[in-house]
Amino acid sequence: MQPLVLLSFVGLALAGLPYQGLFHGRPRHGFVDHGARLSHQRAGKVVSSNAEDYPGVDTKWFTQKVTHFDDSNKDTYQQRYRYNNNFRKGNDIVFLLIEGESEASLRWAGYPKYQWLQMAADHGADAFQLEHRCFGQSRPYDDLSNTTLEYCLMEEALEDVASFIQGINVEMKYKNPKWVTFGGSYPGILSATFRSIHPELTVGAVASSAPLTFTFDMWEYAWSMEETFKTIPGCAEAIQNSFTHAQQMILDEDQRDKLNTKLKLNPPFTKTTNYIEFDNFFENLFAVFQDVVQYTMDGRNEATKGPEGKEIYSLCKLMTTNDDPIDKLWNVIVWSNDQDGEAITEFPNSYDDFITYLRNETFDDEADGLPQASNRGWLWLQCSQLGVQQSTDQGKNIFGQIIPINYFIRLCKDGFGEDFMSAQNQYDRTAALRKKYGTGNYKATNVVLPNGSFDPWHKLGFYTPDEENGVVPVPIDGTAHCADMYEEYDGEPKDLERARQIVRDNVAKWLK
Ligand SMILES: *[C@@H]1O[C@H](CO)[C@@H](O)[C@H](O)[C@H]1NC(C)=O
Ligand SMILES: *[C@@H]1O[C@H](CO)[C@@H](O)[C@H](O)[C@H]1NC(C)=O
Ligand SMILES: CC(=O)N[C@H]1CO[C@H](CO)[C@@H](O)[C@@H]1O
Repeated sequence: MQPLVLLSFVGLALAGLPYQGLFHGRPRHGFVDHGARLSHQRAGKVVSSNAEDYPGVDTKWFTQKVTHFDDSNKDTYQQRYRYNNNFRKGNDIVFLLIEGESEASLRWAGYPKYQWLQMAADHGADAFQLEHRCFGQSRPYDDLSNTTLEYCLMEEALEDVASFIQGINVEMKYKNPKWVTFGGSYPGILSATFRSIHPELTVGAVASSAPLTFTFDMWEYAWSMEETFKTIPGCAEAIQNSFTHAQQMILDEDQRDKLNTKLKLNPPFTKTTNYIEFDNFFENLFAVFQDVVQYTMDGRNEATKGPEGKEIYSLCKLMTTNDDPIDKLWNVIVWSNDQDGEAITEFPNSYDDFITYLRNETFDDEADGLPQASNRGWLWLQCSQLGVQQSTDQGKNIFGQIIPINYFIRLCKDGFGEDFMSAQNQYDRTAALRKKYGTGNYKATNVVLPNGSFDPWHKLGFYTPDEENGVVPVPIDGTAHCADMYEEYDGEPKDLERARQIVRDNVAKWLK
């Protein structure tokens, strides 16, 4: 493993991405699989990714239309899925884990302690995992060029789920199949939305940490981070002080050198540095803090459990020392990477390198290297439909107004083409998708929607219960992104067990 880690570290530095690799809220290897991997574990138990550890889990391919919306295009592609038959009782109960903006990992199809598989065991279900088109090995076309990206939209992914269920119903000869879908984060949106547009194909859906009321400019994310840091004495003030210092030093040309030295910026800021570089720098710095908050105490690996792991309490300990405000930022950067097992010596700081990386249309193999294609694919989903751009546009806040929505609009233009990605077009496409799926006015039956109060994404969750129709929001106190999906652990936040029980009860109710 060691050489591999080293390689990806070097590659990352060249790519101009921040070391810790949180990209617009998307961690390396995806929202849910992040941290379950060896190279991102500080210590403790590793959830295996070796096929021999998952007997009874088969990887298979499903022939899918490249587009479900244009009959003149007859192209097909092979969509990867996995079938876990370890729990099967032949009772026509079928669970489907919908995957999202990353390669679908074997461990999520096979590790029996993940909640969806525990429930599969309880109910004797056939368990399937479906990879999202345009991620991992599920590739409608050979690359992710601007033209083929138009086939990588959420509407297509949802219809993939529909034809998959229909196809498997025939293949498995189910007589009266009862499908339940599961998904966390962006796939949580898919799981909930699928339930509302294709209620005939499933009996219910679990949608964990789903930002179902997605908006183009998601300043609520930073707002939520601020709320979380304010729960720890002195922490929010310390963060505000350090970020304010960094902004002042950038504006004062004579102080930029000091910042360059302290934060080991590569390339360093000069007197002529362009403003986009400053936004980009702050985006990368902010991402270090995002990464810690988003996954704090979720228990997906030893490092996040605390104490003294990669969680907000340890971060705040570093921020509330008497060190120089900029040194503290560097301490957090070093510590955060260290928790991921990646020593760092400098902070990549080139917007141009970042764009070069994002423009690369080649599919790469996420399992071994950088999730380059997944980052491009996720940015595409954001720019072209979902929005959820994590700006600091809410006005006064502890980070300062460091990342304007314009930064993201520019990024989308630079990544996917100036004309197509006009600001108007970006806003319009998100608005159209919201309208199409009734975002904010979500209607469905039999859906459970857990969200964690520490998870900044919870701000865009859906919280209007509809008892009659079985729409059940489940706020969870003191947990992070998708915490309800992982295995239980000693010392976990107290509210988690209650939340899991609500999920289990609802799933059982649908299957009666
Ligand atoms: C694009 O990505 C592929 C796969 O990672 C890599 O082999 C290739 O060198 C990259 N191209 C450029 C121009 O960086
Ligand atoms: C595709 O994106 C690139 C930027 O990566 C842009 O230069 C080019 O104009 C775009 N092509 C089209 C057809 O939009
Ligand atoms: C917007 C909203 O209602 N969010 C809720 C999500 O859940 C937490 C509890 O975990 C509530 O405090 C929030 O109000």
